[in-house]
Amino acid sequence: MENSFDTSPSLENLSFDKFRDEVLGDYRWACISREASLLGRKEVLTGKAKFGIFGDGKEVAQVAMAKFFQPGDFRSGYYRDQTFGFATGLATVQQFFAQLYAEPRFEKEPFSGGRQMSSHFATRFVTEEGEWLPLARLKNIVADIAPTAGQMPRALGLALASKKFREVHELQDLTDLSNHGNEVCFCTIGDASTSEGQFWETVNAAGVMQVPLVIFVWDDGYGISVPKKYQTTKGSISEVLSGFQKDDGTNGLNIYKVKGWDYAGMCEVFEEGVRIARETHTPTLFHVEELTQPQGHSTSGSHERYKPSERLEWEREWDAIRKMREWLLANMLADEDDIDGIERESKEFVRKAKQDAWEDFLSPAREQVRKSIELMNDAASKFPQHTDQLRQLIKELSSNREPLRRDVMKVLYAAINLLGKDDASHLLRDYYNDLKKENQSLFNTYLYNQGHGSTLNVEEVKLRYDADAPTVNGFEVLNKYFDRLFANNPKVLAFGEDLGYIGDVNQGFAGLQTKYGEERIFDTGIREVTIMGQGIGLALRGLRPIAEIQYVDYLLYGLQPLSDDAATVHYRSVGQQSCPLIVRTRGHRLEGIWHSGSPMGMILGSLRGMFVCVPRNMTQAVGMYNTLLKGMDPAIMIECLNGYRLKEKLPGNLLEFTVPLGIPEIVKEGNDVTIVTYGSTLRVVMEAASMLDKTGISCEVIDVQTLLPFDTNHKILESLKKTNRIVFVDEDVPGGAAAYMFNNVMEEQGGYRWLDVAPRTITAKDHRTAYGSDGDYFCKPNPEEVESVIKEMMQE
Ligand SMILES: Cc1ncc(C[n+]2csc(CCOP(=O)(O)OP(=O)(O)O)c2C)c(N)n1
Ligand SMILES: [Mg+2]
Repeated sequence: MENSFDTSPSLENLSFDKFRDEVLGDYRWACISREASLLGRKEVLTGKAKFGIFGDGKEVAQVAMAKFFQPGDFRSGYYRDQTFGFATGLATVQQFFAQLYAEPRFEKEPFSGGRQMSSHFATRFVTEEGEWLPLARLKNIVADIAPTAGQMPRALGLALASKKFREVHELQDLTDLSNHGNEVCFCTIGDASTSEGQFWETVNAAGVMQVPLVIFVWDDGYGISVPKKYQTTKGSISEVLSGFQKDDGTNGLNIYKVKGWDYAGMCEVFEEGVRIARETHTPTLFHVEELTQPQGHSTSGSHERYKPSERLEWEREWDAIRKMREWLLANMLADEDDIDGIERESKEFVRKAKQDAWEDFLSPAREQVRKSIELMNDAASKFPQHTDQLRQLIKELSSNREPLRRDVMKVLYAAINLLGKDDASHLLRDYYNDLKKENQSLFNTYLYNQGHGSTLNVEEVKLRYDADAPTVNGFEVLNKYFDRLFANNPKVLAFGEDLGYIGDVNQGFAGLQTKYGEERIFDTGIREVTIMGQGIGLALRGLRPIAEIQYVDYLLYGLQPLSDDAATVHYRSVGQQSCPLIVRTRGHRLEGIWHSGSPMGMILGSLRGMFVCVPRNMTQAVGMYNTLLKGMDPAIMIECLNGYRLKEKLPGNLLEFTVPLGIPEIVKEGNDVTIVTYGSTLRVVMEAASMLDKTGISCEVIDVQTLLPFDTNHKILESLKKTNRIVFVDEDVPGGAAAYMFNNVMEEQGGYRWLDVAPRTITAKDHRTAYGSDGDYFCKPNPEEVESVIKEMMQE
């Protein structure tokens, strides 16, 4: 490091000037950021933006933080970090305003393309083609999310990736992704959000695993209106965490307390804490106290309503920018004139950036208005009988001083309706349809990877058996597969409860930890939220984690990071970030409320943005794992809990064959009725089908294989065209996945046109599941029930 106390006078001056410039540069960013917050609030209050949440009061802490953020590092934070964004050069003030206005054009708002609230930043991790950028040489921000503490679980994974890149021998060549694990994950969180379970799970897991996670708690004393005394035991997060403090010879965290208005103090402490985290992978927490919130929580309310006047007075006096100004003067780093100049220039700079963003934001819709009016004027001259009404619409549009795209669409729609199907109005219709397409690409894209990264484009490789293929237990198919997989793909890691040492509760990984090392196949604590977060963070850094939820019922614990984070990251970053996480779990067909395992409706409702695989046996599961590992999308694999001991023939091309997603398989051909099902229920249905065969009723049984995507080529419809009868069977509750399949085939595929009798669903009871085999029979579909429903259909 440069020595700023060099004895040579000229060098001393030089380094002092450099130091002074840097400090004044920081002050400038703080002033710019404050002005952005002040003007941002005004924009909302004057109706130009819907909502605003700003970083005022946290500026000085963040310019200090930004100093130690190096290329390769990651930030996983929340909505208060605009100053950090500006100071690191990862966000411009104009882009900040563009996001405030919900500007949907990516080139103008490169964090979320108008898909997220203000101050939800992101940087690019993957190309449009799904190739990883050299993250080790970039400063990286994971697309922010709004749920409080939602940034924590993934932060753990981002930091864990550094540990893996440092300790896994096979990863040492991946120098584009990591500089031997020297990257730190900076994680920011508000004081009140530390009340969330996500925070505690993350801190504990980081302390156990020793990963370079650096947490900054921005403590402004409030979570919206609720003060700290209702949030945190003893009113101090660092005090309650003191038992986590790392000592000689223990694990744990390094915990520091700093004052959020003390620029010099923060620089010193942050430098030390971040350095230790980087070098030794010791997690670190900075409790940044005495921060303020000059404008209150957000534009939704005013803090005068809940902060006592003494507090408001204190906040004014201890405003960090004010304190930094005093410090600059006291240390003769600048005089009053210098500082006034910086403040003046900052104001002007922000005003211009805001104005430019607003003009930019309006320009496309204005152009659309111009073109629409031109077309409507043209139509008015061609259709004299509609001239008056068209003029009225033109007036409506032209009098709108700040039109949005939707205003244009509404008026065009009205004009088209007015003119009817007359050929002469085709120009208006064409324009309307072009705009509809354009708007769809702005607002309804990137839920899944597109192009090369798309898992849906993975080529099918057919399953092959050797002539002497042995028949083995289902779990052995998986076990042999994972063995080959770990030998061949260094990026794959697997972890979960009981997954490492004993090789998972059903032995899929039995013996593999010894063979491939604890670094790649490992046990975790019982903490589903952060097992998912671990997976998300590792996947975001270019690795291929298989993160296990022991039983699908316990997915509920881990659902939040999947639903809020993994499933939305590609969408909310406008395709800039991909999270190819595989969640492995098992379910269906065990007994009791908590191990009966088919909450499929819950999964389908909450995980749009992930794929949902429901293989009927372990061979199909292997084919799906192969497919997923070739794509860039997150997915969940629900293996059949009662399938691990069933016999299967061992495939000859274990590592190569793929099962394409969204393609059902006809497991049994038949002519009278189509039965659509998946997973363990398939065996129930097959038993019913053979009972029905004996009575002369021929069933076509279809295994959908994946619920998301669902039957992309409408194979089920083809079957229905032949049988004209259909029943959907699963063991979710009524209205769950069976209803989802029903809806897809009837509405999406237009199946209702091919029905001879009413379509049915057979599901578990609208109830909770009994414990014990006897009760199970009365709770879930059984072969006799399937048979009798189908007999009834045949008689209808
Ligand atoms: C899971 C969840 N619950 C509630 C909210 C609504 N909410 C947004 S911010 C906030 C308060 C957060 O306070 P704190 O963590 O101290 O951060 P600050 O805003 O004070 O910086 C709440 C309750 C949310 N976004 N997510
Ligand atoms: Mg707070």
